[in-house]
Amino acid sequence: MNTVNKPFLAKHPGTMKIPPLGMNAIGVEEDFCRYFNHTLGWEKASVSSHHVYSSCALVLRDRLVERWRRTQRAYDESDCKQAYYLSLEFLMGRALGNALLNLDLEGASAEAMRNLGLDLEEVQELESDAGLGNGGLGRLAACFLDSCATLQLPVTGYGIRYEYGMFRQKLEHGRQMEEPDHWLRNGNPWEIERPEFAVNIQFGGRSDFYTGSDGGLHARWVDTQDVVAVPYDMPIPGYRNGTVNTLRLWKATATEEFNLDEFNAGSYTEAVAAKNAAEHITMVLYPNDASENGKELRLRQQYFLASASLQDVLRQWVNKNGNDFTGFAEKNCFQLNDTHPTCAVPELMRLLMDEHGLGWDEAWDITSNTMAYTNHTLLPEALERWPVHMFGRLLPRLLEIIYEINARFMEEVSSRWPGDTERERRMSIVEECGVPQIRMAYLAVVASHSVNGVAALHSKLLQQHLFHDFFELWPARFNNKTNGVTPRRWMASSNPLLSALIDQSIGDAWRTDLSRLTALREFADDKKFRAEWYKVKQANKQKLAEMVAKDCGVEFDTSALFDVQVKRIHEYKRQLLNVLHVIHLYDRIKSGDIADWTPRCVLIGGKAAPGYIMAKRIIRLVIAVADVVNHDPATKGLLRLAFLPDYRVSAMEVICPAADLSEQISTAGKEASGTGNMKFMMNGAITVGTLDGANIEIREEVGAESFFLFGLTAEQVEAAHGHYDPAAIVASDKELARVMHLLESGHFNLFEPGLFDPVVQAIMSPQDPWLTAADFRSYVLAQQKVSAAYRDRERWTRMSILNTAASGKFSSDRTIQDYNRDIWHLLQVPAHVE
Ligand code: B1N
Repeated sequence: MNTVNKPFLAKHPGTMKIPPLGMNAIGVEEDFCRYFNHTLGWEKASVSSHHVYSSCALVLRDRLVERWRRTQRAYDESDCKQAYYLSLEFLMGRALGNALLNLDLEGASAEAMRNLGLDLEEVQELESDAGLGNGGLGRLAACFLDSCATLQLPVTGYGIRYEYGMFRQKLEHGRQMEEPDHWLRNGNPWEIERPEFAVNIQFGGRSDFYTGSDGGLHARWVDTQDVVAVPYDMPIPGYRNGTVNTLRLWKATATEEFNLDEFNAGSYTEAVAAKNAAEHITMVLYPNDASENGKELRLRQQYFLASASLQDVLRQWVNKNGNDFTGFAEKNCFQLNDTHPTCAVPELMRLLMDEHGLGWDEAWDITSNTMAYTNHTLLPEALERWPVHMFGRLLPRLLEIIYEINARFMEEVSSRWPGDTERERRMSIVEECGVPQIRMAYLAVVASHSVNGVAALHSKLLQQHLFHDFFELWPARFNNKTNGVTPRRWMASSNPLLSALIDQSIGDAWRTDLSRLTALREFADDKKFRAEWYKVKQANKQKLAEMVAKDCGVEFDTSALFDVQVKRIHEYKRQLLNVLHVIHLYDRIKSGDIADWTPRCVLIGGKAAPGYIMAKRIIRLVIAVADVVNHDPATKGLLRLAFLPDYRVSAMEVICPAADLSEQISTAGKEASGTGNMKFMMNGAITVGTLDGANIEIREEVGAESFFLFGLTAEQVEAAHGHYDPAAIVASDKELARVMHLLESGHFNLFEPGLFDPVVQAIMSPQDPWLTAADFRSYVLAQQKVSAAYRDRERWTRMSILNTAASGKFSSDRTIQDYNRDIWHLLQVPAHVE
């Protein structure tokens, strides 16, 4: 990479005084016109709406870049400790609205657009979501970056720049169809390519051992097939504080001097075509939420991210400190977002030993003092295991290092529990029975100084079950960090009406200190305030009703209770239980049992993993039941059901301000935390939920009177194992029996006999792990309480206000402060003001 010549730099140093860009309507309008007329939309015949959006985005990006440079310089000069959030997923959603809010440019930009005959809200709708994640885990990473920037903590996100993000969900004849999400089609105005920081990533080959000049035995990884990782930076603005942090996303490209036998290419043209093979690594996001598929390409993605990010951090260290790594662990911390980036453990060992000449003990000290691991699920199908033979073929040097880590770890186990070979077998990083596999979660626990779950119950269950042996060995290593979400996106930006009302009553400090919302409590008893609160909710419901009409063709009446469940479709989340309840309500209507009826509009949305047949069947069922219910004249004004296609971040921004009732109904012990539950609570929805994940803490905060609890506890779920008899439950519950009969009789699938037999079988199986039938009665009773409460508008509105008032704990600012206090120990570094 050539650098710019010295005379130029002398005249234009990076620190030169550049007049700051205008932060008013005139400045925005001028810059917009320049981008539109000179850079993007200058050819009248081909001008398109994305030129309008891109021009607007570039205006904002310029203003972010000013602050970005100052922030990075402040970090550099203070020589502060930094943390790196390693994640295969960052579910960022749209960036424009967020930049407008955080730069405080909403008013000025709206005015500028108006002057140009444009509507800022319409311009924002032109942006496609950055869907580089599946669900909660990826969105959590995005909320964390927002909070780190707002708290002025030096934290960098490292991820993959997938060419194709989360698939777009289309419905055809009631079935989910996947369409590729080519989100970069029209370019991405937010990213800046940094080819000067590209790094080489090795695959395959073998280890070569040699005697170094020091006389010691060293290893090097040779005969490899290499790809290049090129970083693309996205700005992460803090809330009105001048800080802009970095999300660095890696794209795979072919090495420039690709040789002819690379990827078995035999000739020049095939060698050029082999470029493709390299670029496959970052082509597509794996669309599985909380389940693993064990594909080799996925392991390639994981190593690619880990190696590129570590090399990037080490390069910066060596630039500053040379090859002296004393003090590295005091200045750097890596947070592993689940086991997906856990290749970082053996890779950091390899880089320190093979590339920088450190000994094992020194390298291990650094690795174990810098790595911290967050677990996000207890579901066995999501626990990553890589077959040793695959791992060894792709990453032979890393496999050797993992074996050495394990050998030393096994010694520690046997000295703590001499002769307990059963425990050694249980705790080994390498699972030996059957096809030998690497247990990535154990590798992460062994190599980290901190291991956390994402809600109190989840962290407790980790210690009691999955990691029990490890907890006995190293109790101090384990801790809890209850998840949170950013109130900037999930209240201030998506719910401007509610935000304005809250500002009027308690001031605006809640945006960066959500605990201030407790001051709303006293307003819950103020009748006039309640009327205004209700009015805001109704306006938000109107917007959602318009979206439902457009996307589902179903009319939602805003006077009805809006009952919402949006999340990935998974059996443990029990969308099925929700549908059974809707069928039960329909059955009541048909039987004339409608005294004191509370009209309900039920909305369900979410994507199924493309290979998850049962999840797809559940979507089919929702749509089939909706068809029958919505077309039956008897349900008019009483009940509606809609399935919202293509649920994504930008859809949630319309949904969560409008929900009355938040469905959080997973089988207890299965949902690690949930984060949708928090977004709904902040926006004044009331939860109907089980004692699972963060629901427990939500109920603790708001009080049992303002939460609709039902269902078995995690302990009872555990105890039901082997003693579960759904047939007896159905036989003893007339209403459930009628629901099951409607399902079995083909009432919802007249033209496709047998369509829902697998669903019925799943519910009726004594092996049903999700205990749907067990919780039906208790769920129906809770829903009856919901209906009665909603009929009393004053009471409901009071509960709604109390939910928002009690939601302070669930700000991701609080979560990040907890991570920082207990794990990262970073100092706040304000951006330079020039
Ligand atoms: O992580 C969220 C939690 O709030 C949810 O309860 C939890 O289900 C979710 C493999 C996952 N756990 N595991 C995943 C995602 C992708 C993948 O390939 C597993 N997602 C969660 C945030 O803590």
